[in-house]
This record gives sequence, structure tokens and C-alpha cells, in this order.
Amino acid sequence: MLKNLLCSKHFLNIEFPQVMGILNVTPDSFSDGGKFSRIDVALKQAEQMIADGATIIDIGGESTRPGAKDVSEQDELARVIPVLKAIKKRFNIIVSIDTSKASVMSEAINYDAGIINDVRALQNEGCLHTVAQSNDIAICLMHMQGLPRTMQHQPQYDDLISDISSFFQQRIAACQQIGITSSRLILDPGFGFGKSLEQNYSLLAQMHRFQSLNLPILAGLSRKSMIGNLLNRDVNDRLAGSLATAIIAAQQGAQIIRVHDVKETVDVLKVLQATNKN
Ligand code: YH5
Repeated sequence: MLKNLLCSKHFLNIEFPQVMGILNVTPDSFSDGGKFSRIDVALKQAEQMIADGATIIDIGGESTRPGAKDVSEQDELARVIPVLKAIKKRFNIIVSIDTSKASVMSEAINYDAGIINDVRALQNEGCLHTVAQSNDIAICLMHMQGLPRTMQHQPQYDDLISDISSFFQQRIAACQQIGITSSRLILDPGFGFGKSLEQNYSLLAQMHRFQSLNLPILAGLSRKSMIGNLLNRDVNDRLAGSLATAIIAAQQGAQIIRVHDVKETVDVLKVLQATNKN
């Protein structure tokens, strides 16, 4: 297993789990005071997450929550790219762009994003080709069954882990075919994306099995319904559950943990790391 992952101009040390901080730039995440205030709010959030120990900031302008509406290319570019530019100008940090659109990926490459984080694993029109234009940006390929609007309606698998592994192998091959080397890839089993509550916990328990693919693993569990529905907690009351999943994911071999609550997650992962040294 590699100990460093090249993310454009940065090396990400993946000897121990790294925390990716979530920065939502969807309209529902702001009380709207216009474009400059939005950038200002985003910069303050990024600054806090960096101070708290995040080594990646993940900017997302499309809501992929179950049932969410599609966002236009124009709107997504206008939300995401100014924030990317502002963060890169102000901080020396790896920025990840959570998008499935080729045009947003292209601009992300132009403005020095370090990671393309695609919940659709570069399956949309033009995405493979666009990402192949760069030779150093890292790519997170996430598994999803179905589409956001309907993915939580009775998801079914022959064998959960084998099905997700086959999907990963197929997407890795598609990347290689167009000239994207597998040393640039990160795999993510996609918690909550077309998986029932039981399937999500089965996935969490067996995530170590993806280590045989020899690529870094990312896990996004923070505040998700698999925590809320298990504990009967609403979305702002899921911190303890989220921290529990972060520790389990790290023990299962995940090298990148995508979270809202950076400070608390960094603390629990430091405790895990100190324990694992023995
Ligand atoms: C992910 O897992 N997830 S966006 C619903 C919630 C809370 C959070 C109902 N982008 C992932 O974070 N990218 C998203 O409560 C992601 N992996 C990667 N790589 C959904 C999300 C969320 C949804």
C-alpha cells in the first residue's frame, strides 16, 4: 500500500487516517446575503476546519441527499468555483470538489483542486475524458446503486461486498483504459447511496475486504440516516453516532474519513492512532 497520495501539488500522508472536512455550498446551507457573504462564510468554515485538523476540504454544490433535486451546470459552477479559488488563494490545503459534472471537473483542474470526488464514479458524459486531461489530480470513485431520487427504495444486491467490488474493478478498468493510472484513485463504498440500514452496517463491518484492491479507501458516514434511523436522532444530534462510525471505519482500514465535525473526529482518530502504535 502507498503511504502518500499525490493530489495535484500536494502529497497526502495516508499512513494514518486523514480527515476530510465537508463544506456545503448548496443554497440551503446559507442564510443568503449574496455572493460575497457566501464566499466569506465558506472561508471562515474552511479556516476553522483547517485549524481543527482537516487535511482536505471537500466543497460540494450539488445535494445528493435522497430525494434532492438536480442542479444546473451554471448554478453548480457559480457556487463551487469562486469558493475553490478563494480557499486556494488563502490557505495551503488540499481541496476536493464533490461533483459529477465534466464542466465543474474541468474548472476544478484549472484552479488547482487536489481531488475530484465523484459520487457517480466518472460515469457521466465527458467525465473520464476531462479527468484524463490532468495527470496529477486524485479521483474518488464512489459506489452508488440507482440514482439519488430513488436509490433508497428497496435496494437489492446478490452479494453486497462482491457487487461493490465488481463495480470498483469495472470503474478502475475504465479509468486505466483512458489513461488515468490507478495510483490516482481512491475508492468509496458509498454509505447511504442505495443501501438499506442493515446493508450499511454490513458494509461498515466488512469494509476491510476492499483493502485487497490496494487503493486508498474513503468513508463518508457523518450524520447520515444510518446513524439517525438506528438511534432515532435528528440530523443535528448525531455526533456520538458519527464518531463511533469514524473509529470503526478507520479500524476497518479507511484512510480518509469525510465528516462535518472535524475537531471531534480528529480527537477520536488520534486516540485510535496512539492505541494502534502498541
Ligand atoms: C460519501 O459518502 N456523501 S453527500 C445525508 C445526511 C448526511 C450527510 C441525512 N458526498 C458522500 O454527506 N462523497 C456525500 O443526513 C460524498 N462519499 C463521498 N466520496 C451526502 C451526505 C449526507 C447525506
